[in-house]
Amino acid sequence: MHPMLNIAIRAVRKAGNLIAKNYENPESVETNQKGSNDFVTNVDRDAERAIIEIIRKSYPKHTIITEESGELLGEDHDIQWVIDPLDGTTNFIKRFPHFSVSIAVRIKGRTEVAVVYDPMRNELFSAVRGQGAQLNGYRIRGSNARDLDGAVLATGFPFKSKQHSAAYINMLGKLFVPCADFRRTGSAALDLAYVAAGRVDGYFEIGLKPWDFLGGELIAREAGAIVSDFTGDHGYLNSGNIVAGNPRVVKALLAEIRSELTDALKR
Ligand code: 2AM
Ligand code: CA
Ligand code: CA
Ligand code: CA
Repeated sequence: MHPMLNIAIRAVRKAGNLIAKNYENPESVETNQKGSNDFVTNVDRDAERAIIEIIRKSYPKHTIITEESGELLGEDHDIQWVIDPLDGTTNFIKRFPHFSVSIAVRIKGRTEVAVVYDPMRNELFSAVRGQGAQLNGYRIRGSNARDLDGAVLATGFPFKSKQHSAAYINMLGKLFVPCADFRRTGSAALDLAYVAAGRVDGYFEIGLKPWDFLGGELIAREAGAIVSDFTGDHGYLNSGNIVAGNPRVVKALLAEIRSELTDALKR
């Protein structure tokens, strides 16, 4: 096994177990507000600390980028571990059992190893670049839908960037006509993992951060999906405006929303 995948798996399992234990003991969870509709708990921070400790033990020189601690520059800038210790904090707080731990390892800006772990279902999604995607060790492939007819799309509402609300609702309205249905479950990392597993036919969301999508992105790609911004380009690495699915679904999705894109969403 790829040595970094081994460490990444150890780290997400440690963090996931910690999250699951606290889910059983809600009195041990303390919530703080970071911004409007934006919460963090002691469990996010504890999970993050546990992950950093495991990585540091094996790779003391690597750079680590996390949601709650920001960038911890190591001597080696070329290798970055990009971490979301708890993706779906709002679900965790509400005791809606759907959240994950995400780790992507990037070497010179290219993701080589990715892990997304759902501790409530004990589902471990993983990928090594060029070697396919797996769920609990079994190979997974994305949906082979031919277009949006009968498709189920995952999405996330732009809860923070309210300036995109109108454009987003217009896109939903357009897609609602050909699609069968939508799923909005609150963990971007799992949405991308579910694209990889063919549990949804496609996915789109506005304004993600690198730790939300870098892990799921490689897993989806290695399962045969493509990932792009809302114009079919690579702008999502900066904007976080992301579309994923097999090439036919992404093409049909982009064609459907094209007329609703504002300039800000063309990045
Ligand atoms: P988080 O739980 O790590 O903060 C994209 O939808 C990401 O935004 C999610 O994966 C989740 O990441 C966060 N998110 C989603 N809905 C949210 C909400 N209502 N409030 C705060 N964060 C949310
Ligand atoms: Ca958060
Ligand atoms: Ca997140
Ligand atoms: Ca998080």
